[in-house]
Amino acid sequence: MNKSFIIEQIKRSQSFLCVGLDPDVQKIPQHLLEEPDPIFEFNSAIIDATYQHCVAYKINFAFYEVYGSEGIQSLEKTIRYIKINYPEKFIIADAKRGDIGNTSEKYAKSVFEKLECDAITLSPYMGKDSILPFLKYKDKWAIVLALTSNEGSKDFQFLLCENNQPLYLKVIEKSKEWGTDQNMMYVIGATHQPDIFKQIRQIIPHHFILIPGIGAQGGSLEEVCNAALNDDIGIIVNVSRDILYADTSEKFATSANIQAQYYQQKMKKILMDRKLI
Ligand code: OMP
Repeated sequence: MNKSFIIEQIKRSQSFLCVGLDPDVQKIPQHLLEEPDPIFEFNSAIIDATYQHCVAYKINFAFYEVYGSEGIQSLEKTIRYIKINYPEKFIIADAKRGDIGNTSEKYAKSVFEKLECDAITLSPYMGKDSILPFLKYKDKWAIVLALTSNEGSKDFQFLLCENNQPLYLKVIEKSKEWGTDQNMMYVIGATHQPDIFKQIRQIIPHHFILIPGIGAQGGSLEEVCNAALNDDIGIIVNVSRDILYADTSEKFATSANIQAQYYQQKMKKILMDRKLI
């Protein structure tokens, strides 16, 4: 999926929402456990309930791998379901990969060719040869972790390099040379100060930023968006738990719909205030 198509979809749906598909059998409505594939039943209902209000789905592999081969089947079925019913949606494999070159090649082949996802999250710690294999695919995306939303982001990502530049900025400055704003995005967590987004925008004015940390992790949508938006919109904001588990009764899909619409309406206002739609 190319950049102009993503922008077009955001403008059409007046939303830059990504729904995170992080299903947990302990949290999904208990009546679904009677189904042969509870995870897929849950995901497909959530997708049908939210597609009008979002542009992307992010599939976090941990929530599937934890159920072994059955979980992998649910993951594959979920991707196929989106591709068949909502082919315009951007599908992010949240697998946080990155390894020596020949191993990364296998990861890239698996996620782009076998699973047919549009994008994958990557850890940059192993450097250039761990990321390049993902950049060889036309219209596919490497989404590099730059500044994560979790508490542990302070352990390494703020360490100062030469010229007092924090490591997360160094990661962005260096890695942006490996690809372009047509095949790389960056993850920046919404739990950080909005000023950080402004600082990052000076280094990557045109790249898309994937922003997790809204909802359950407490980030402020308005503040972060105002600092991170660019002239091409340039942001995709992920929300997982706050939509998936808005309600755990049999009416879960209706509640997910209302919650996704709540975020979409906020995003629409932000886009209109900035005259981007
Ligand atoms: P919620 O907090 O439930 O909205 O979920 C956030 C989702 O984004 C989870 O799938 C996380 O694994 C993911 N995530 C972060 O929360 N923080 C990050 O810094 C990076 C990610 C990610 O790469 O998606």
